[in-house]
Amino acid sequence: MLTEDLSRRILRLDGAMGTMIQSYNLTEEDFRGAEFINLPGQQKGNNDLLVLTRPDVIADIHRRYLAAGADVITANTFSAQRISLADYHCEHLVERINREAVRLARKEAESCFSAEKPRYVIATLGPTNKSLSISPDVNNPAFRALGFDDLVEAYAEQIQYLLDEDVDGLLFETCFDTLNLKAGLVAATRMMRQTGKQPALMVSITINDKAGRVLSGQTLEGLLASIAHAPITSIGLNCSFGARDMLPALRLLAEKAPWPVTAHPNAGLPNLMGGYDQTPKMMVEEMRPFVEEGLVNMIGGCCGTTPEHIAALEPLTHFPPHLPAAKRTDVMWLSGLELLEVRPETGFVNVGERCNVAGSRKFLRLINEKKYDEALAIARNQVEAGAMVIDINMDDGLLDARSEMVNFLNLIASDPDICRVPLMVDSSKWEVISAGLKCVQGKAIVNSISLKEGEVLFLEHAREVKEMGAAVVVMAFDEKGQATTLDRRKEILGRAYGLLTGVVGFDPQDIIFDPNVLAVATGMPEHDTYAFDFIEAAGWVKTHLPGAHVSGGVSNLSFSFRGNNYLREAMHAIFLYHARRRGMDFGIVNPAAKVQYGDIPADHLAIIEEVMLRPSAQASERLIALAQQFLEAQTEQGAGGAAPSSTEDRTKTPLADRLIQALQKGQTDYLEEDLAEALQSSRAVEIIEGPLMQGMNRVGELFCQGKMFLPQVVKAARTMKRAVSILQPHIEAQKEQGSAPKGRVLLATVKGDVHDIGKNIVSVVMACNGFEVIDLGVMVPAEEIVGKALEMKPDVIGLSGLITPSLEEMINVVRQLKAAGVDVPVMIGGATTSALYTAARIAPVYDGPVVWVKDASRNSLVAQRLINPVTSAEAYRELEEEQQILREGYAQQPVELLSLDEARKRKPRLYD
Ligand code: THG
Repeated sequence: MLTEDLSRRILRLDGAMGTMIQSYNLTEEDFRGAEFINLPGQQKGNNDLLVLTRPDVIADIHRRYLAAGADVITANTFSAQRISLADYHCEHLVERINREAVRLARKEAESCFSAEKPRYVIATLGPTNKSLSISPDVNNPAFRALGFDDLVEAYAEQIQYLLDEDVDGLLFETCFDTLNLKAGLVAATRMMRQTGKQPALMVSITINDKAGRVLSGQTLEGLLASIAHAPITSIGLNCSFGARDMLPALRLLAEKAPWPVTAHPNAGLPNLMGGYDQTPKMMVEEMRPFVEEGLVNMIGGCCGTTPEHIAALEPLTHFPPHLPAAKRTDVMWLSGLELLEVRPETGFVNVGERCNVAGSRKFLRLINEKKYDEALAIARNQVEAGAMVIDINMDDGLLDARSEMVNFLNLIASDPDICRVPLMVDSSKWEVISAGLKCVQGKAIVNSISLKEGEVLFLEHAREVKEMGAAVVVMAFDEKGQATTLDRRKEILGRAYGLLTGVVGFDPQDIIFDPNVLAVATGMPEHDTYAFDFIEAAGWVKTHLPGAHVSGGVSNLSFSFRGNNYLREAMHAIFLYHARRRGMDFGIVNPAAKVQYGDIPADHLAIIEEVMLRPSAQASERLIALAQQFLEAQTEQGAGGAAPSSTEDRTKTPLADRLIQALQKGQTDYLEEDLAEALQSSRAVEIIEGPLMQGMNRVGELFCQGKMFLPQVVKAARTMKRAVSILQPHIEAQKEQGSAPKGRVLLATVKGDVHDIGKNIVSVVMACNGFEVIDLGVMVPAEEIVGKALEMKPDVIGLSGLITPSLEEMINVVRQLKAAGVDVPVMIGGATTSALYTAARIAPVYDGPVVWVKDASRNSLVAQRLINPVTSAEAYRELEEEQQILREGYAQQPVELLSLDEARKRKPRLYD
């Protein structure tokens, strides 16, 4: 019903739950009720628990949204899976909370249900507080706080109860990490299959940066590719920066996504106090283009919206609903962070072959020696050389292929220059592929499956590929072995196509057939026709198996000419030229190969082309003779004639610029070299405070302008850390000559908040600047911060928080610090914090200075000024003066009128 209604008219979803709950000013006792008096920790903020302890409040909120005209209301289940509930020691309540949340909403919905105005109950499923794609540990980019299977299990448990209570829809909301979303979709699809229930499967994305990417770095189009396989009912946007900023992304969804589109923005941007100021009228005006342009099928509200906002949306529902784009059947979607759309006219997709332990001695050595940075450089170089996809293969008898695959894919996920492109997960062991797919947020390609072990296993693997939303390479193998003739290739690939499209329901565009590129001119007469047969098979697939693609491992072709790189490259170029003309549209190749078809001299061309197009024993013999000629010429010339090294070009760039660039791009290749050079003329600390900090500042600026996205910033921070570790010994050595340690800093993300990427960067940057950093981690209770402050006697304390409730918790922390007699400077930072809030709310309850710090690059300078005896008195005075101005402005004017810019106009901030 809901699914049908979405295409008939514009439905109204309800508004915020969280900010509505806040308006009831509930206490810790309210959240606990009588039943949960003994639960450890704080329960205030555990919103989902309220369905058990204050059902009257939740029912009231539903009732008010229904009265405002909402067609769809959302059960209060955003964090009701065991991973998020564990933060509140409530994992045992998953069943009760979910059942009760749906029942509460259903009861209210039913009491005003009518045939003319049906009311639907959907359940919201949040992304959890852990990311599957981003490492929470700066020192270990391959680390993950949570595994894919654990998340699938947690969602499945929640969904089981939601389906049992007959929700009309499952809404994956505030999605910021595509891999988390994929896990949710896997869980939902499985549970729907198991129970036979068909709720609307709804997805709502949160865009986190100006560049229109989700937090985990994917573009919206890249994300669409990652989830296009799932039986989704609607896609949309929520939260973000308010309605106005949503418009470009919404247009993109409406144009590209094959589903109805939903939008439920915040009531504008949060103001400096963490509240939302947009009136219903303002919000309606901002959302009007959504309906005027025919972009949406459902509208509602997120943070800060109220029943009044939802009521005000009514006029917008009279516009015609969005008509979803038809799913194009002639394109293939792949993605890394970005979309790769393969259309018939795209031409050719070159897949980089070099990250293969079986195909590169160097890569094998690097993996064996655990030199992962250098192994990553191989991946990066391929992307820079133009690889549109990269193949990863860890199949070596002496390696634990599965754990190496997982580790390397996780490392790649932390490197935005590499994971920009889609990945090809290459292994002959299914368990390696299966584990690999669970690390990739983009739409990957499985390489490969085949009928080698029979139909049952083939179908099982194909189904798993489909469930995970990947494309697949199918090799021309069956129970009888490898296809080496044209007929056998046709027989096997035709059969596989039938099974995939007919039995599994695979989209033909997601199938890539590999008719086996085998070595020619080996001296064995039966190998003579291998190139020709492959090319013929490529043509046959294109005409007989509609939609499917053709690929092959091109370098296999020339195995008999190992060491003869020019000839090998020439053979590959000629082979590709002809195979592409017949329809081969993928190829696993060395992307750095230099020889081009057009550059091959006519006599060589003739000999090689003969082998490809008119194979015969004589043709192969002539090629072998040509190879012999090359070999002799090579030995005469010796190894000389190396290309001019690129180092020469590099050193033309001034050293400081090179360092700044290295940070900005996150490149560590020349870091040691360049830092060694810098150390000849500067002290280590000067290098950090000079070019390195300049680089970090540049990164900060680019991020603010939407020209860099988060994973790139994190990568830059890691490079900074690396640079510092290289300089560390010199810092130690140079300390004796007068530079005392700058001070000790205690850092913590406050209780109730799990975000620490920003805080980690602060930690790195401050450590780099000679501070001793004690990092207490995330979710740190006030008591622990106080205890550590008394024990460690830091010179300065840094409190971090990203979500609105953290603002209040920070007040609590400084109040407790004061009570314990601590008065060292406190630095405040994180997304929802502001100079105004710090001045108006936090600073007044503390005895020492409390300073808001705009971003991670500034903490060191600010801390230094505040704790250095020479500058501290002046710094305190300036800070006090400035905060006084902010407080007066705040007292005079309503919050919504006082922006930081306005405050700045009165007096420029000293601590920016
Ligand atoms: N089909 C599919 N997948 C594949 C292949 C295929 N994956 C692996 C392989 N074949 C394609 N990849 C390579 C990678 C490297 C080489 C060949 C194929 C290669 N390497 C040099 C050599 O062995 O001489 C390595 C030299 C070095 O050590 O650097 O030729 O067919 N679906």
